[in-house]
Amino acid sequence: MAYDTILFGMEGGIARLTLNRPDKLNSFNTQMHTEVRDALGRLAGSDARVLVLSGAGRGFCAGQDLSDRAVAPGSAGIDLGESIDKYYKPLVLSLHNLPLPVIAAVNGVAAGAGANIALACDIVIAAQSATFVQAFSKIGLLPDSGGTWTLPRLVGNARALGLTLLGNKLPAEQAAAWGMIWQCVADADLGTTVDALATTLAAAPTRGLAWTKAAIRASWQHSLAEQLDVERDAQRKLGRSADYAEGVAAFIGKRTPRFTGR
Ligand code: T3D
Repeated sequence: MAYDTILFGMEGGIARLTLNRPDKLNSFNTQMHTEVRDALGRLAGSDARVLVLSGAGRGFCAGQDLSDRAVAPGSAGIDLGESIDKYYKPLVLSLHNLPLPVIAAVNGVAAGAGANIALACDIVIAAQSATFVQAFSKIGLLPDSGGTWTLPRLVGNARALGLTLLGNKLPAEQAAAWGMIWQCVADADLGTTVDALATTLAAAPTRGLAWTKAAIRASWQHSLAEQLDVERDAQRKLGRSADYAEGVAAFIGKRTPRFTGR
């Protein structure tokens, strides 16, 4: 599939997906959803060992393209549930479930579903000028794309409620101070910081990282005893991986490991 609304490429184990509708602050229309889904589908069985998600231009993503959502006064409105079932829910679940680390490089404003898609990624790094906006309350909706699930877990109920009920812009620096994102960096440093991190992760033991993210995400639904079983089962599989053998051999040999992601 040729892409018009995203940029996508893979090199050196790093897959890069850039939302590319800058005049609309990279808001999602149906075509962009279709292209993003296609690109994410290409990761399975590829050489990619890390995914970097970013936006073109001055924004990261402004959520749903509202120019597709005009409602005639007095009409029955729009069944937004259909759009969520068809597009936003699968997108968020696929980011959660990808068996490799996903970095959100938040280059500018992340609003509505755009904010929550960023927060669905495993490591979020934002430029200092970026903001996170739970814009839903301004248009009569509730946060979707996992916002009501993710936010209280990241920042606690008080901040989740303040952010979502008010819909104000949260500066990246504050988001980092609250532990909502991993890191806030100077605008000029975003590219190099993300590249360095992506390079590190692309050389890491991918299976171990995949199980780590899956286990941490699953932990919210588990008791301690259940989670200890999750860890045991994953460790059993990882103990048989080539990267574990290599990691131990490198440690004993006092050399740098050469992980292959297998
Ligand atoms: O519908 C479903 O399928 C259900 C799922 C819903 C998920 C959702 O995401 S609902 C929430 C949708 N998003 C929003 O409500 C955010 C709307 N945008 C804004 O609030 C602001 O644009 C921002 C806070 C993101 C940025 O503000 P600012 O002042 O930096 O930029 P701006 O001037 O408002 O926007 C720049 C341009 O982008 C502008 O176009 P123009 O006037 O230059 O031609 C603006 O209309 C356009 N734009 C921004 N966001 C959207 C958009 N166009 C379409 N849809 C957008 N969401």
